[in-house]
Amino acid sequence: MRVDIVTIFPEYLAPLELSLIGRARQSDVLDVTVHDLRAWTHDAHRTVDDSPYGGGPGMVMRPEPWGEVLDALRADREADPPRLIVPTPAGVPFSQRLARELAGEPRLLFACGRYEGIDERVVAYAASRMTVTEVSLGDYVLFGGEVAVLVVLEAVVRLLPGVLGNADSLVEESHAGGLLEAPLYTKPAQWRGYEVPEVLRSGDHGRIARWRREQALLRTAARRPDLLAALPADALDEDDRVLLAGTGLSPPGGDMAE
Ligand code: JAH
Repeated sequence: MRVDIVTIFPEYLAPLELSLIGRARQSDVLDVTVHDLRAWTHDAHRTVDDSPYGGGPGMVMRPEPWGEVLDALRADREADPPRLIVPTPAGVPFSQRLARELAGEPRLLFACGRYEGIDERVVAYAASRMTVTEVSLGDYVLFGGEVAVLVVLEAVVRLLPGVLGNADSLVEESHAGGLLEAPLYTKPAQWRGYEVPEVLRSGDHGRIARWRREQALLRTAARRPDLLAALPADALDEDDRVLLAGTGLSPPGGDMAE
């Protein structure tokens, strides 16, 4: 996969040298280039922002440097036009499903906004030439899109063939089954007065699987009732429903009686 990232803070992307993403780059699974937006300005001060039309606080990123860099990176095509990803609190929610979709793209281009954001015409122009997806990581505001790009890339790169090595670790743990995962433990069996649950040391794989299922359901009900409510009707069996009925955290709609 080829990835281009445009930012006014290229150093912010330094973590892409590290750990498993750094290794994927060395192994040629991943080709990442970080570009400084200011290289596409022409004034002495290399200005990337201006005041918002209509008034309001802060500054907006000017469209001209963005137009030039998008043209340059689209024209630069050994293969396909890139899919443009723009992190913004106004985007569609990022998810494991979207990560899977992006992992299937040959080429991604990330545009990192700063200040209040990027002039809307940049997205309109880009959308006339490539697929554009504005993505939100959640309902909060960062200083800019750089850290959001790191998050999206972590989620995407670990799905690329040959990156994780261990196919079992690729079970998309906390979101594939639509439930949160059960808690994890390792040695020692006793630590600072806390014990690993007996069932996990029992060697009884049937009991262990049932316990993990219960923990996953209880956690999901307590922390993410939205996930529980979104499960398909056949996702919960009778034991699951009895367990949840005892918590007062039953999913709405599901008739828990009898
Ligand atoms: C902030 C440009 N949902 C996470 C997120 C993503 C991007 C931004 N904020 C939060 C952001 C300022 C300018 C993007």
